[in-house]
Amino acid sequence: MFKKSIVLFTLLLLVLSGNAFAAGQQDSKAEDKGSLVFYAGLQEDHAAMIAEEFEAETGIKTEFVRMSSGEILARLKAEKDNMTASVWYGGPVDGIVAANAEGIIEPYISPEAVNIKEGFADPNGIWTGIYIGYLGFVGNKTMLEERGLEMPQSWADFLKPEYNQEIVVAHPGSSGTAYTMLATLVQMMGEDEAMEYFKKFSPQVRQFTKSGTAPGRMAGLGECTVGITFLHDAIKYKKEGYTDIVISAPAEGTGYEIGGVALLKNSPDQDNGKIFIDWVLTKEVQEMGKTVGSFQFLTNKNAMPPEEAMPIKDTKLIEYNFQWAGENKKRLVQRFSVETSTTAPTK
Ligand code: S7P
Repeated sequence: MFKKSIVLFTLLLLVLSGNAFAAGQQDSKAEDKGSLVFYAGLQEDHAAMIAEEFEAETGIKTEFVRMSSGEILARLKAEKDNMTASVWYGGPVDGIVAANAEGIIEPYISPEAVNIKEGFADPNGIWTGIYIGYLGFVGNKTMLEERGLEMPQSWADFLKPEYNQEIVVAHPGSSGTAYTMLATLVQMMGEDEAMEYFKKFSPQVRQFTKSGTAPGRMAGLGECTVGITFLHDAIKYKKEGYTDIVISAPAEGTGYEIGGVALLKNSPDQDNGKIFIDWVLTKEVQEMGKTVGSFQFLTNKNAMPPEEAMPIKDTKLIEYNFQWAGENKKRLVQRFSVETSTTAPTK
């Protein structure tokens, strides 16, 4: 009897532990959704929110590195044969077009692309637009008043002697924002005339920054009188409490960005990359941007643009050619650096 009980007890233990093992296996299968790394060209807080929400929704372990567009491009070129990131998320699409010329982009047309407004996705799936931002000017009201200066209203204003050493702008070698400025003026004036402009403009500049968001933050902090930036970034900093910020848009017209997302060639986790791209193109995810102060216009047909962007909706825009801008990025940045004798800062 005693022996029989021991046998039965052992059998029971075996069954129970077998069930626990099977359940454990199922659990770990359910949990193992793999991982994803994306390189983010948009603001750090926006990228962090997206990584957290995506991981919570899909169970895919998600990490990101925030860099300026020029840095992302340089890093991808260096990592081309040993990729760590699977997606380029955010930043003007000129950078993605330039990356495609280096063989770094894997074409992908998301099923969600049917909801993207016409003209805001590359027909061959090289990039898909997630937002739109207008380039403009930012200033610090108190500093302008102290110096007896008006807020600049045109590109031409920046060449006036009174703005000498009052201007902060990013360098197009590192910054997607500043490359939008360079490609805008080349498209507006012609290349030679634009380079003449930049030769006169460069000595007026007190500091070339690495990122195009810096001039807005510096104007807010009272560290620069005027600067060039995407207007939605200046609006963000003003809303965050830098109330001395003022903005204006160039009378001659200005360029704009389509911020894009793209899949990277030879990258790991391509299936997760596609799930990520499909997800960030949705109306719901595009609308999440404003919760962290990202006030760009949106590309999804059904998404509501943020209220905060309404004051700049009638900004005079040029017909910016993204394909041309991306294909000529390397050459134009080189020429800009030579003509102005400047280089992109590394910090
Ligand atoms: O996320 C805000 C935003 O303005 O950041 C990007 C901007 O170009 C800053 O990047 P850089 O450091 O490369 O200049 C824009 O894409 C985006 O709208």
